[in-house]
Amino acid sequence: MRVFDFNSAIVRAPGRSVVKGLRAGDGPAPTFDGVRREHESYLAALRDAGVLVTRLDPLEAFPDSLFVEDPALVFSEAAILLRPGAPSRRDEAQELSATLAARFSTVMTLAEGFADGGDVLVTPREVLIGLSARTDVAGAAALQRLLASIGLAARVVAVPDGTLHLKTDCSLIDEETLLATESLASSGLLAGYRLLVVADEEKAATNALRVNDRVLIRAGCPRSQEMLTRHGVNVVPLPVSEIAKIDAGLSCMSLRWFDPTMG
Ligand code: CIR
Repeated sequence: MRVFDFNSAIVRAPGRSVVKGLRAGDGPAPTFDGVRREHESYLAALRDAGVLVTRLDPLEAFPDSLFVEDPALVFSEAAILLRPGAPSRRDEAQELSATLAARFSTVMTLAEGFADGGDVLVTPREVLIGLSARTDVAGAAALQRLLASIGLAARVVAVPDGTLHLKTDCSLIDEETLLATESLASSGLLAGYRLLVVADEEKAATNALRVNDRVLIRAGCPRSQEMLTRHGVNVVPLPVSEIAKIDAGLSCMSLRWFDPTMG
């Protein structure tokens, strides 16, 4: 089983409050209809890739709660409830607790510090945990211990300044290849991986998502699309211009895992 083979996923529908989602810049807010359309095409892409998707109801009290990847981590053998670094997102983990308990025999909880799932990249050889404005040293260390308890070795790395999450700047493409921004690629932190570096004007394409036989990437990034196609992967471009207004991309809209008990 490869780390990007998934047959199950959880997503959460956006609420109307999504227009108030956190954003670092002062650009325009997204529209609810725009986000809803992008979320629907994302869901359809996961289903097309052969994933059984559970869609949770919107949570109006949490504008960013459609980004389910940040408050939790899931693996075939266990789930981990995290402690998101943004105060407005802190209680999102609790909102996922019953859903995860119904699907995983082991659900662990991060007890100290802060960590967002967007800072966690799983590769076949290790789990990378990025230190960012959302994930601190205590949270990364606590997460490292939880991962060790299920047999996963984790390495803590610094996320480039001004980058929201580790996975804003890199994604797994295949067993040994990462898509990365120039700044992360030149940092040396990803030494040992084959790196596909995105062109500067297409930086937003870096948050891609490998699912089974395909890679979902942001639409409107022809150079990145061509680079990935040349690399030999099936590329599925998806619109994300609305969710990008609240600093989000493709990986953060689902929790994905392989459930070995599914027929
Ligand atoms: C936030 O700032 O938390 C949300 N507006 C966007 C979160 C995106 N999450 C991710 O890339 N993992």
